[in-house]
Amino acid sequence: MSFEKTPGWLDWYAGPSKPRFQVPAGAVDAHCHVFGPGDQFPFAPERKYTPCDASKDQLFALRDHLGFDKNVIVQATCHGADNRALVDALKASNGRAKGVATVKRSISDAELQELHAAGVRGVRFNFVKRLVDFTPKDELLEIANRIAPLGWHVVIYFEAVDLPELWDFFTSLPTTVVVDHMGRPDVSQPVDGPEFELFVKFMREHENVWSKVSCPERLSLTGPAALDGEQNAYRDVIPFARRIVETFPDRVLWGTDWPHPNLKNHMPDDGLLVDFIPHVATTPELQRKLLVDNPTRLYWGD
Ligand code: 0GY
Repeated sequence: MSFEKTPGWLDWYAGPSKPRFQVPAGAVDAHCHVFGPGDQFPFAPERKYTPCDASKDQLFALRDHLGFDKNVIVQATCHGADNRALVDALKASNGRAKGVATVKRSISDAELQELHAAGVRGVRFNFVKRLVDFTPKDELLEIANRIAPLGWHVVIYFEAVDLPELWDFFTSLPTTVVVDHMGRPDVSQPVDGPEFELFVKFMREHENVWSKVSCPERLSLTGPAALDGEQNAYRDVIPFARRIVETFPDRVLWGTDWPHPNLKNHMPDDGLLVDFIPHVATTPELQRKLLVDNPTRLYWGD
């Protein structure tokens, strides 16, 4: 089956630069996706976008090029709750990839066990309205209670403005909870302003909450190129990510977000994204925790 990409869709960056920052041995890219290929793994009828293909082999080639050892592949909304492309990638990874799936309450225990055997260690609950239709919270809580005994966690994706409304639900989850992209802060606001303070409080008061300090390219207003001669790409995101890494060094993860769904203005060079890391994790110890110790404990701990 061939699919027509969403108009204006930006394909992933071919030929990424070699990062100047060398990631430590055993580093994990803890947030990335596979798309299709659509003729092999059709996109879900309920999807909100149709992406370009981004195969497991292309992902593994990027992993090697950037110097990473492993991946955590997160089910993308364009595949709905059909996890076949994800499972195919996990099985082909020789144990070097774990997964985060999307499941419905109708999933059987045997199907959950199959996902576990393939390397799935979490489910994703998505609250970003442009990406998914609403799922009732009682259904999500039921899923969380079913996956908790497997030792899995819940990944949550939401916009910062929605945190107050979602707070009670998030804090009722019975598992480790991993937040995508720091809860998508508005980085034009102060890093110690009320919006980001609420996110810091969320993590401070709930020790089961982790955060990915990923996606500067999604959050940044200054973008990849320096406007005033300063060298740092995505520099307006640095104070936010750095604050989270330094405050919660044992509960942070980092990922490329390859192949970068739904970017409208530019497609990042993944090598440049890796060079963002030492700006937010500024010592070898913080870098090791962020890239090796934390993801290994969460995903390969068993
Ligand atoms: C991300 C971000 C986005 C998309 C998805 O599953 C997805 O479709 O996660 C987005 O559009 O912000 O983390 O990949």
